[in-house]
Amino acid sequence: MERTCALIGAPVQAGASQPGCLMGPASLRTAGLAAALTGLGWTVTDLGDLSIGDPQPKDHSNGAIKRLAETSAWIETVEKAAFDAAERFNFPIFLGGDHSMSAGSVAGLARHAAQGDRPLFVLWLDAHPDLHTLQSTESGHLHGTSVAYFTGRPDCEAYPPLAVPVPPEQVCFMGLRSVDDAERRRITSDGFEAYDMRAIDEMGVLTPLRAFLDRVVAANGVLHVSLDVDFLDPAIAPAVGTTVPGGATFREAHLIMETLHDSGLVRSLDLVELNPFLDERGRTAELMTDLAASLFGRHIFDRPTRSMR
Ligand code: Z70
Ligand code: MN
Ligand code: MN
Ligand code: MN
Repeated sequence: MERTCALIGAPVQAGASQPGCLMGPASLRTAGLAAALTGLGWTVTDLGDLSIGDPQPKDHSNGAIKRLAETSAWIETVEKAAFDAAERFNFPIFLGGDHSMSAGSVAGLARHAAQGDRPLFVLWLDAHPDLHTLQSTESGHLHGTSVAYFTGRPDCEAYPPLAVPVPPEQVCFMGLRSVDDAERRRITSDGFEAYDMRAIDEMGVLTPLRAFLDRVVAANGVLHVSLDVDFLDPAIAPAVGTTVPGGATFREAHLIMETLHDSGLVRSLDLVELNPFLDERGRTAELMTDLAASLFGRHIFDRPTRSMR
């Protein structure tokens, strides 16, 4: 099996509550992401950072919305880059940037997977479900709208047209502990698979993760992983604008990545919401890099690995 990986920087911060995510891609590169993956036998191509022009401001009936034109332009740019990277490489990694970036990465990857007649599944590792529409967001921070967009919910029409929506049944949330009312209603009514931190406390991470992976296998799907820094406990990952106490531990996060590696199902990854301005001596950037390395096969002892499907 060929093992080619692309790094694609998306220094977007228009969707976040405070500036700093702009520096995310640079911080992940500084932490040695490319070298870590090269050391695991992957051929890594760094495609550099994407950019947008200077979009004309866009109005919206929801006056709370902040920086719609820029976020829309980023979604469109990242969508195209994701489709192209999935054509050319076995495994694209998207370096955020705030989580609005993933509206574009997932949309582009879903379009690519559909071309090969494979359904795209998404594992959303986050304290938040990011399920607001452009109508329901009260904060107006558009990083809270990515999942609503790529699942094709109404009230996201001000964003670029969506080619291939990901059905909610193909999305699994893990790590939830900050969910707004409109989001909670959608999770229960629309068929998302969702595990909050209480579920992880009760079951651990492996039981829910394996249940989801079994569904991906049964559907002959391919899997995208979207890792928001705030999935992790703030004590180990302080570099994020929206810290929420009670997140995943160091070992829970690595065990998820190790298990995902062994599944052979993952074809793409977002590393998002890293705000290096809030980091402590690079520790969050290093942790995100180490988690990516676990997903790419870093391990102590060999274990039976399922082949890439
Ligand atoms: C909240 C809002 C959010 C990420 C914070 C938080 C959204 N639901 N998303 N961090 N990635 O503002 O809509
Ligand atoms: Mn998020
Ligand atoms: Mn979050
Ligand atoms: Mn916010």
